[in-house]
Amino acid sequence: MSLVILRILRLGLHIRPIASGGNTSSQPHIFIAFVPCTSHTPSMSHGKQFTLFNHKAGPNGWKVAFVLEELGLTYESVFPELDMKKHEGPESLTKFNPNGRIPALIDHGNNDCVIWESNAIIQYIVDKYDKERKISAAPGTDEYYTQLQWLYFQGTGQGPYYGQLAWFIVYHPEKVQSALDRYTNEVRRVLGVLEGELSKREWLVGNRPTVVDIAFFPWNEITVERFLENFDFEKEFPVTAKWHKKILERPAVKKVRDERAKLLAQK
Ligand SMILES: N[C@@H](CCC(=O)N[C@@H](CS)C(=O)NCC(=O)O)C(=O)O
Repeated sequence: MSLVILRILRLGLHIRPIASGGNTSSQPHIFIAFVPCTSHTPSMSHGKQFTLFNHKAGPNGWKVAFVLEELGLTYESVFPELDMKKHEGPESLTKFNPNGRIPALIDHGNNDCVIWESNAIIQYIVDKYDKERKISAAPGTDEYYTQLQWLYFQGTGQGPYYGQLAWFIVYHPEKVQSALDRYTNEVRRVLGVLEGELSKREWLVGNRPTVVDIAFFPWNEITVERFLENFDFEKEFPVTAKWHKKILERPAVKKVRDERAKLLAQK
């Protein structure tokens, strides 16, 4: 069994495989994605704690960037080429996420642990690195499960429906009115759920902003700005629009959005 530092040429990253599993060939072999994260052996070339696989325009990677920035954690972003129509990530990405999607995160401060699925990543980051509970609930508390509940809802009840609306507007070869109607109605329904809850409390979990509020932000932003026709956010969902604006004004969120705007302008 050999432990070696591999140069991932395409990404310009140094990744240390956890174990070679007895493979003696000279071919690179990486088992990182399935290895539990236990020890601290930083091995990054860019000198930052994390590598984040992101996409300039898509919403899911940015919520992870917001959370890293909120906690003052250092990260380098990598933007693999994604073919949104084929849903097949490039080899450089599927090595880390078998599902071939962004985001995926490598924690160089924790044995080059790799984690994917945006909300699992967020949960990982705050469980490990938000010890002061700046933007998250403490594991095991009742609030923690409320946090999980909302993160699951965001990942299953907001993201996919908003994503389907985006698909039928941007990528689908034909205009399918029934699909557009269905997903527009779903987006409005989800905004209605948020409106109802935020009418009872200022933030979704506890009495302060948490990763949950941040997790809902990117899809709301993209959808409200681009995909809903004849839509007046403030008028139709006033409480949610106010909450959305408060998230937007957070310094960490602003900083990351500015970086994203610069990247998008480079196209
Ligand atoms: N449930 C996943 C969704 C990830 C996802 O769909 N990411 C998009 C970009 S925002 C992607 O990688 N798309 C590539 C594709 O559809 O092929 C998560 O929350 O991480």
